[in-house]
Amino acid sequence: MRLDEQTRPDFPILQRIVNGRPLVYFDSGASSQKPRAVIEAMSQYYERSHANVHRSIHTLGEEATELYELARDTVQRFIGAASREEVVFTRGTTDGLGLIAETIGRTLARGDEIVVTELEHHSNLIPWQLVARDRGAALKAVPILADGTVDLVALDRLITPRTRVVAFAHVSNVLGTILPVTEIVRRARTVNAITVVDGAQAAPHLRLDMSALECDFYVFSAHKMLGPTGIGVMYGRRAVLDSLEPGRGGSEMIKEVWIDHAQWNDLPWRFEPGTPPIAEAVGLTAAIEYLEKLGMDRVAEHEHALTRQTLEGLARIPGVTLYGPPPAVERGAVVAFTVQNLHPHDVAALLDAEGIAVRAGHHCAMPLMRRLGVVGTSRATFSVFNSPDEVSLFLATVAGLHSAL
Ligand code: 7TS
Repeated sequence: MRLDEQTRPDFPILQRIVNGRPLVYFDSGASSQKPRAVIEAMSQYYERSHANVHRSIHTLGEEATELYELARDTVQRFIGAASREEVVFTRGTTDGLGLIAETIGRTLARGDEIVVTELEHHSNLIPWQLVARDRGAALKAVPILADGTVDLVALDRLITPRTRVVAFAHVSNVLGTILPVTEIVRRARTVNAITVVDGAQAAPHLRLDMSALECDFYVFSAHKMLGPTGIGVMYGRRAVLDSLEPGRGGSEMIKEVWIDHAQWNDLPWRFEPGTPPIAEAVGLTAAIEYLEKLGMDRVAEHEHALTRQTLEGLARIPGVTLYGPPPAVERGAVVAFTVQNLHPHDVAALLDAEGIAVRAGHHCAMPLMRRLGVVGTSRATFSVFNSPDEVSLFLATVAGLHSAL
């Protein structure tokens, strides 16, 4: 059975009728829909087990703590981290990247250098801009080549003995490009720079293995991978986390406090101030178990086939321009496109009228839009529940848009 045939009954929202048509949801890159298993795990937690974690010596407090820490073990397994202490829960990708930038930022000095790429989501750019401004560091961006890949020759030139951080996306949320993580990490290592990978678009789509990627930090959000909003993961390599002071303070991140100083808690709690997203951790466990049951290789294969069908179909429609690597190259489940003489927002609105949800705009990647010479694009992104029939309907609708002009 095809993956979508197997999974569709698990997603209650797919019963929705939108503008008189059955919903076609091609916006999982912004936020995916949730299977019943996730929704029920969270409501069951609230109905049976809710209390605060790591502090209450009563049955519910202990149950909630166990469920929260079980989520950490689940994530550790899912991403192939060497130890559970390397898995820190955040509020999402943006929160994780901000936390890393603030924390590393304190160790930077005037003249240090931070290297990002031209295709970054603003969440992996703005925190580094703020740090660079505050610390007198220089911020440099690796250019993107015409085929949507990063210019590794330029990367070699931009990495210098002053480079302290190299921060980049694993998968572009616009181009779908899969960046060569180990290659970039290897180059950053030659100057002992810390590597930070934004995995927001990769975690829902690819099998992850931290021990193979060898980066220092890897961050992602649960809500793009069938899980709830409000929780994300910051993986940090043990040796690096050990060497860093906490970025933010309060609650369970300390062992002992005096008025003028404090002793930090052990990893990973040292980086988790405040009451954490507990129900969301329970939901994330359910989402990961759901994905694991499907098998990430099968998920990647299914989404790759949909992406390829979309790219090949759009390429045949006159007036459509595609962005990113060609269909034969493996890429994320993302297809950005423009239709001649139509604003990307109008394309999205016209598709919405047919019940098809795509995103349009700059996708929080304005420097990349400038590089591509567009104000924005329309963008279809896929998940486990999308079908080849939905893609066919989408292609016919896009073809109709252009011929109607
Ligand atoms: N990094 C990348 C590569 C992303 O795609 C996104 C969200 C983020 C960071 C931020 O994630 P958050 O969970 O903290 O919001 N990207 C998109 C998108 O492409 N459309 O809407 C959100």
